[in-house]
Amino acid sequence: MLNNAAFCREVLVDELACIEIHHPKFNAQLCLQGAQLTQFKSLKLGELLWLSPEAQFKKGQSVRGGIPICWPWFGGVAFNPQIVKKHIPENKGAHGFARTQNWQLSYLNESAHEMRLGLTLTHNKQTLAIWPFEFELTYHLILSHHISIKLECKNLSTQEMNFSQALHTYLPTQDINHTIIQGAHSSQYVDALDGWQLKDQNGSIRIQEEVDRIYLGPKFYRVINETQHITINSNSQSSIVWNPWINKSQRLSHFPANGYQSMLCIESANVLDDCVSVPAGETSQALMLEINGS
Ligand code: TA6
Repeated sequence: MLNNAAFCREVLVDELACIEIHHPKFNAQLCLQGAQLTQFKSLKLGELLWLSPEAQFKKGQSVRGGIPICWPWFGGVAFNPQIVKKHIPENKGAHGFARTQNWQLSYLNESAHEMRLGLTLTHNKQTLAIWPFEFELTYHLILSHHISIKLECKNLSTQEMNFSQALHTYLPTQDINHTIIQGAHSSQYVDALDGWQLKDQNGSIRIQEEVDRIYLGPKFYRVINETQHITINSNSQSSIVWNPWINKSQRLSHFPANGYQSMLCIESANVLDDCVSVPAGETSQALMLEINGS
């Protein structure tokens, strides 16, 4: 029973069933398709997620913004290690099928302090036609002033499974030209826009052109702009920093031409050498993410 300080309701946003949550500490919207947290506004910290003003809520299409779950592959199929891509048809699009599948709500527990939600996605005829593994994905969210997430996969198959994954988090910023991203100094990254070359990061990351980089190793990111600090803390050993800038913004679906000025993505991931291997019958180490602010 929800206390009168908070309430949840299931709403239809265009074609998609969503859960709308109003809590003393935050307001949020989560789409059952893709288990996608599309909106989150902390009463203490402000908006912690960016949702495209042109976002569409259509069946079978990922919503542009919030936290899409990229699974069982991140990026284009060809980008992935052989052990991952050998089971995926080459003609499949980027970022896997989890973000367009209908997930099941398994629990929703509310307290004055927080809201805890659990969602699951299990293999089905559609997924087995794309990827020949039986699985149960479980997604746990703890929402309060901030966002805590855990994604884990149980391998229900009789063979080892290998996948890549990312929590493709879209973050708001007041002005990308006055945004600094701390946390990657002296680490290395693979530049997806320059022949996948390995490069060194010196100092903070500033976005002054299209950026699509896979940073290697654990990171604690702090995104600083004139009105807000947002922190991204994860146990992942790889992460992607992306901003489409001017030209790609014109090509992206459901993305306004000037959208690049007010968003960036920092994606907690397990990709490249950090992709995940799960023996038959076992459960993966959870991918954890905390989005906070100050
Ligand atoms: O994570 C960065 C990226 O791979 C970019 O290259 C861009 O394609 C972005 O994801 C969005 O992909 P989507 O399929 O959601 O349009």
